[in-house]
Amino acid sequence: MSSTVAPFPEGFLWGGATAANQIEGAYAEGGKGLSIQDVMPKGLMTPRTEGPTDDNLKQVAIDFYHRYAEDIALFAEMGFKTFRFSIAWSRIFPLGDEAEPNEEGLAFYDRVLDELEKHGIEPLVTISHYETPLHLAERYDGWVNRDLIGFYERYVRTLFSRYGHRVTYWLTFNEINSVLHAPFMSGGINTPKDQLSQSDLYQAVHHELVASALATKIARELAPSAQIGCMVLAMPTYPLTPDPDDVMAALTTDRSNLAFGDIHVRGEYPGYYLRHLREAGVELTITDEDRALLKEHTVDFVSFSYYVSICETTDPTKRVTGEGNIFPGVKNPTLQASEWGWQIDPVGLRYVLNTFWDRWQKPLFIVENGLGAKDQLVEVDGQKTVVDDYRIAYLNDHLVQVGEAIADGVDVMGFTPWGCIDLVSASTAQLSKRYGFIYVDRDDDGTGTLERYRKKSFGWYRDVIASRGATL
Ligand code: BGP
Repeated sequence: MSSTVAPFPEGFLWGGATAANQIEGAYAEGGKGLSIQDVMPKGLMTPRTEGPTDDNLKQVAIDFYHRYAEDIALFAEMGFKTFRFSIAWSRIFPLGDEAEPNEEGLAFYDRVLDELEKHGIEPLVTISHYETPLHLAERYDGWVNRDLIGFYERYVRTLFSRYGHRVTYWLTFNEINSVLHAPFMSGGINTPKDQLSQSDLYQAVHHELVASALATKIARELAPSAQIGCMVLAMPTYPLTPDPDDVMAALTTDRSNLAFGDIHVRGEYPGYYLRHLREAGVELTITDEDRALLKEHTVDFVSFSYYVSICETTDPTKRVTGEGNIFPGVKNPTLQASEWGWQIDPVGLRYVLNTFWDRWQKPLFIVENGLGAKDQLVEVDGQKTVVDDYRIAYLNDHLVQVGEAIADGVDVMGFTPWGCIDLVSASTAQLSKRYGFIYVDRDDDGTGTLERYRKKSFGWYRDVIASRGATL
C-alpha cells in the first residue's frame, strides 16, 4: 500500500470514537439512572422492553467504567491525539428532571479526563449520544416535549461549569438527523413510531435544534475557549441514473440530511425544508426566542459520521431498507457491501468533505467511520490477535480520500474512527459486529474474560499516526 497523499497537517486530531452506553457498562452503579438503552436489549429493530433485562449486553458492555485507565493507555500507545466519548446523561441527572446533579457521576468523568490529560489526549465529548434518561422518555415522551430543552440546558450548564476549563471540543447531539428515523433511540420518544405524527416528530427535531443552539450560547458564557460542533449522519445521495428526475430526487434526499448542517451553520430553516414541512402538513410551534437562538448561536465546526453512500431514483421498486441504523435508500450497483449490507464507498468521503466545505466553509471533523466485521481471535508468535487486513484496507482507503480532500483545500480537523476499541453495536446490540483496533474478549452470549488484545490494525494505525499518513 502506498499513496501520493501529502503528510496530514501538524495538529490533525487523530484518534478514535465511542459512546457511553456502548462501552461503560456499570449501568446501575455510581448512582446512574436508567437510560433508554437499558430497555433496548436487542437493538434498534426490536421494540423496547418494560424494564432492564439481563440479556442486555450494555449492562456490562466492555466495562470501560472500571477499565478506562487501561484502555486510555492503549489509545496512548497508538498515539491518539484525541478520544471521543460521550457523557451518560443519566449518570449526571439520573432521572433527567431533578434539580441537582449526581456527584458520583460527575466524579467518574473527572477521572476519565485526568487519565486523558496524563497521556496528552484531547477529549472530544458528545453531550447526548442515544442515551436519553428513560424517565424523560416515559414521563415526557422525550424530545416531543418542549420541557426537554430546559432539562438539557441544566445538564449542559453542569457539564460546562465542571469540565469547561479542560474540554475544548464538544458535540451537542450525536447524529441529530437520525431522530427522524429512530425516534426512540435518538430522541427518547416513547410513542411507537407508527403512532407518531409527523408534526410531533418534526417538533421534537426542532426542540433538539433549539437545545443545540442553547448549548452553544451557554458555552460562550461558561467556557469561552470551547469549540462547539453539531454532529450529523452524512450519507451522500447519488442519482441512480442520469435522468434529471433522478438527479432532482437525489438532491431532495440529500437535503433531508443537509438541512441539519444548514440550520446549525446558517441559523435558520432553509426554504426547501420549510416547503417539505408544508407539503407534509406539519405545523411547528417556533417562537421568536427559538428563532433568535438559532440565528445567534451557530456552531464553530461541523462533525459527522460517514459509513455509506446511497442512490436515489423516482422508480419506487428500487428502494431497499438498510440494515441497522443506516437510513433506507437505493443500492449502488457499483459498490461492494459489508456483511451487514452497508455499502463501502471511500470516494464518497472525499465527496462529502468537499460538498460540506463548499456549502458551509466551516472546519469539518470526521468523528465516525469504520468497518463492522466479525473478527477471529488467533495466536500469532504466541500473542492473541486478530489479523484484520479487511479493516486496515477499509480505513486505509478512506484515509487516502481524506488526504485527497485536504489537498482539495478542505479544512479537516481530525479523524476518529468508530469503535476504536470493540464495543456493543447500536443497531444489533451485539458484540460480534466489531470495529476496534483493540479486541475485547466478550461474546454475544455475555461470556468472556473482558481481556483486551491488540489487533493487527492497532500497529497499522499507530504507524499511520506517527507518520502523519505517510504509510497509507
Ligand atoms: C452510528 C452511531 C454509533 C455506532 C455506529 C455504528 O450511527 O452513532 O453509535 O453504533 O453508528 O453502528 P452499529 O453499531 O449499528 O454498527
